[in-house]
Amino acid sequence: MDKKQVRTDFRKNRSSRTRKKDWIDEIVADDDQEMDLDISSSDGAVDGEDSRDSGTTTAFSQKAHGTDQVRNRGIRSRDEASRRTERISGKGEISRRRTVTVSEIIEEDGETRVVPEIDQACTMAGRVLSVHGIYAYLLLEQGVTKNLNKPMEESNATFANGTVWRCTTRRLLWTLSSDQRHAVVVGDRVRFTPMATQMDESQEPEGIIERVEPRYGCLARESRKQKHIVVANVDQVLIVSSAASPEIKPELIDRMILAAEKGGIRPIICINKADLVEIASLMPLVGQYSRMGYPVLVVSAATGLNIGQLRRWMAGRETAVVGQSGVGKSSLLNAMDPTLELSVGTVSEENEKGRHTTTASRLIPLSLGGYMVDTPGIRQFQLWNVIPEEVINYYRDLRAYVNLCRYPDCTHTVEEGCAMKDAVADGRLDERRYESYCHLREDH
Ligand SMILES: Nc1nc2c(ncn2[C@@H]2O[C@H](COP(=O)(O)OP(=O)(O)OP(=O)(O)O)[C@@H](O)[C@H]2O)c(=O)[nH]1
Ligand SMILES: [Mg+2]
Ligand SMILES: [Zn+2]
Repeated sequence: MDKKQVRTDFRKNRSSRTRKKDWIDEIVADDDQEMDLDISSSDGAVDGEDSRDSGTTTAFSQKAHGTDQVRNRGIRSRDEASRRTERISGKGEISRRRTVTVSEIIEEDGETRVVPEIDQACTMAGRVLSVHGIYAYLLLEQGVTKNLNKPMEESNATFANGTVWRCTTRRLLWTLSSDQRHAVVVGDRVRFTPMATQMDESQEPEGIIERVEPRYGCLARESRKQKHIVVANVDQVLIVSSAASPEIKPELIDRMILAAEKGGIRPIICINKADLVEIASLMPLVGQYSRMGYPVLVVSAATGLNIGQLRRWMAGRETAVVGQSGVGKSSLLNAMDPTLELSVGTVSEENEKGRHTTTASRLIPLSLGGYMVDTPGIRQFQLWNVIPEEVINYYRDLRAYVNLCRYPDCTHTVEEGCAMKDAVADGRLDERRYESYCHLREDH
């Protein structure tokens, strides 16, 4: 494989403490990354104060197998560390840059990401189920199946026996990540090093994530001015809304369609709680989305209406389930697979808002093959990295009028004589969709 080197900004340390011992461990731990560290200052640039991965002996550099090697490793490593310290010292100035040997520099969702090279033999492949603080919980990738043809019992058994690993993340990955909050996200495929020792048999086995594989199918949004990847590596997004309680918000559906398509994911529209209304009243909206070619399903978790169909659409695929709080995302997952027993909350009677019962995204292997990701309800879905000019591309019905418009730079919002506006005025285009476009263009 072609080895590339990349200079990367060393993220400012998260602590002012200097701990010489841990700093050596840090280098040792990162040894196999072939890093070139400029660490002439001991101000903490490579301070091991990082509970994410410091101070724990791992099987990381255990090239040959055998516990002795692991036990002796500390001594060998420290020798190596002092040798390395000599080699890399002596710039006299604080430098926060280092060189990392990488196997890939990838373009992901409009951003460049560095995927470090790691030793495949010493690591295992995992899939991130959930992330809580510094920990990512993952399943061995081999331990899961998405094979539709397997009998249900067999897939179930695979899941039931799948051990969940609790992993921290190699500090290097936080350094390389464009968004420090999300070096690892739900749905990520990772390679991790299992820990050499386990303190307590009853605890989950532990490891350290060394590399996040290139992501496809990312659903991202903006949260506190930062990119928040809700989930990675899914095929489809089930955009759930409810016919009533809370009432349906088509503009939120439009927004989520945009986010899904921008992330390369197929949107599916699902209207739940059909038991609360006359189904005929939903048909205009259903018709509108189906005419644009989106799969639409009216369901009820309460009565089981169309749950079988939904299950078929989910089987063998990887689906993120998104929507406002209280629309019944977790209820739908439970209806599809009653063994899940996900918590379900009530919806407030005064303001029809859900109670944010699901608080963190969770990847759930399904007994029918595939995965579902239950996500927490969102109040607003702020789009990430969308420029006004591209919004129209995600409005399938409206964009047909772009070429008919006489103005090459038309925004199709205020221009007199705009072909799109004319089409809305004489009823060829739907007014609600057009207004939704204007809103999203202004405020995304
Ligand atoms: N009538 C009716 N109520 C439903 C249906 N599906 C869910 N509910 C109710 O809606 C409420 C919210 O359901 P949840 O499944 O917790 O909703 P959620 O989308 O997961 O909400 P968050 O986890 O807060 O994002 C619960 O009281 C459910 O019983 C349905 O099809 N019909
Ligand atoms: Mg929920
Ligand atoms: Zn126009």
